[in-house]
Amino acid sequence: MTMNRRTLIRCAALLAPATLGIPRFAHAQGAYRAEYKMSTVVPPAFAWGKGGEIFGNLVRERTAGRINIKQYPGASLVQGQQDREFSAMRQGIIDVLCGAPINWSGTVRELGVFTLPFLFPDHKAWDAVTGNAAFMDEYFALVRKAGAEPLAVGETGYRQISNSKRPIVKPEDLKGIKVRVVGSPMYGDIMGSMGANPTFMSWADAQPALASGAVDAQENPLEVFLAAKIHTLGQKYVTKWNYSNDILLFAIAAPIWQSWTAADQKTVREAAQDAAKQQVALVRKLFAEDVQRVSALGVAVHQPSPAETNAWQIATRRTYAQWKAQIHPGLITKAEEIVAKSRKA
Ligand code: X2X
Repeated sequence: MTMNRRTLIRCAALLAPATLGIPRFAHAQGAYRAEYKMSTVVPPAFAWGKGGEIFGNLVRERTAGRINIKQYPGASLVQGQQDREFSAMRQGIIDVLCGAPINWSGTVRELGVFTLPFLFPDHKAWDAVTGNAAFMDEYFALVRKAGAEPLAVGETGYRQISNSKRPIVKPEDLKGIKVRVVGSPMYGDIMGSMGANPTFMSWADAQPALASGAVDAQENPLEVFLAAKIHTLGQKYVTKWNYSNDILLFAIAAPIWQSWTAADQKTVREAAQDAAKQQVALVRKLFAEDVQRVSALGVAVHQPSPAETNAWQIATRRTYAQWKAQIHPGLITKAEEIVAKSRKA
């Protein structure tokens, strides 16, 4: 009797190991782990972190808990050092990436093709490139070569500059401004070429540095400005110059990807695509209302005229050319062609 019951329990465990929370058994392609670690720089209160949360939830639901992706915001798996995310993924510390290649430029520079200044004049141009299958196949091949399986791309959001000193309308206005930039040397060069003093800093360090006045300025999508309440850190002036809009890459460390069955791989890929779609919709909604919301906080928002945007573009032209050459000239030329076509369409 007792034996029978025990056997029964064992059978039940075999049939539904994940849902019962009982140690899993080896699947065809290897054992599944109890948890897969996903790094995001910001938490779900931000559209970016929300994208990660949606992805994790969809995967959990659609695999009946077999694949449990746990989100670690604040890049906490790498002690807040977001520029270490990609190498930590390669070392097996991070299993799932939901991040901006901006942060990985020290490890995989070639993934930074979307970050060049003023490459995408508007969302239509951004959509044309990220929706171009041939282009994305080539980009995804770079991700694969770097050690991760790419699943989908969301949108980090157009990055806008804010500062505590004065309205920034033309390149000269940046002279002498101490600006915090992410750990991408290209952003340092962009700021430096306009006479600003760039300082590289993690997101965790940026907020205290703004609060203490160690730096005068920062650049981030306005949804980040709003969610992090950057206006409370003395940032009184914003220029919505739309200078750089990175993707948000959803990807899985290659050894983890290979440990899943083909059916689960398909489910996870579709979940990432659905999450990315929702994340982009959220970023766009927030983008559409950000000027009004930031202005309502008493922050002066400047929206450049086409002539002013042109002046920014001229000021960053040399940096653009230098970094195009270093990142991936072939692929960036293709992006430029797709953008040019989207202008005429
Ligand atoms: O650190 C930043 O500025 C952030 C949150 O935008 C990135 O991770 C690139």
